[in-house]
Amino acid sequence: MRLLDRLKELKAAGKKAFAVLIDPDKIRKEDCQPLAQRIQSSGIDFIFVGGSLLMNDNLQVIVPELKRFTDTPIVLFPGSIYQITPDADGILFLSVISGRNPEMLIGNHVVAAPLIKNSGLEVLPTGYILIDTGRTTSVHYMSNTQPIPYEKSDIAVCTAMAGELLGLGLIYLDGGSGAQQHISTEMISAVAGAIDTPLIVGGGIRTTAQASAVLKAGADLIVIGNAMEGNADHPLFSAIPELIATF
Ligand code: 1GP
Repeated sequence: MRLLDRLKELKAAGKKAFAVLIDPDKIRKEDCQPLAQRIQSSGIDFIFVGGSLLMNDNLQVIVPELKRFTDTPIVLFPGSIYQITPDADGILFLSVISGRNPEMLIGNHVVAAPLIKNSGLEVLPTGYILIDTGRTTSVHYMSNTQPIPYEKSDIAVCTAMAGELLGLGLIYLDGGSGAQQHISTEMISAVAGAIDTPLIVGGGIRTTAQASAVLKAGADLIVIGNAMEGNADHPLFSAIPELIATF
């Protein structure tokens, strides 16, 4: 089944999903086997791979290496047009709709389109909404966009609605990797109540209690990166799937 259809089906059934975010700069080739096996045995739904800025071309090594040890779908979460590899299963085709930088809205997409179209990757058109969670994150700086203020749920709601009306299949509310705090439950619930498309929420989720609050507020898929930092022994690898199973 296509990944987007699977997410829609989960949402329709009131179920939740969990993606582990792997930053290719923070993982070595030899770490991939234990990590992929842990992801597989934990029943994690998706592996997201990407970063705002990559210091090397590890992505091309990491993705096929992870795939050797798990059949968990790998979805590219690209910080730039240089983060595309046909070895993954899908790609979040992100338009930064919270910002007004034309390159992040459509320019990079034009450049990447032929590459992506020929890659065989499943394309998941995604309205990416960056929220200000207290400090300048890498994505804030690198995207050259202004995030939506933390308390302005109404702006986030209208932005998500516009993304949905434009036909984007997913909305991603992101506080940025390593955010000091996750996006407020008020904003998540306001956005979730205003759209029918699956809602992804990430940035600054570090504990099971926080994950639970974000899911209860209306996130359909949560993304955790920093807190687990590719550490296959981290307790969240089992705690979050256990939490997800309670929905
Ligand atoms: C960032 O949503 C992701 O784009 C994950 O954030 O690394 O803070 O978990 P963290």
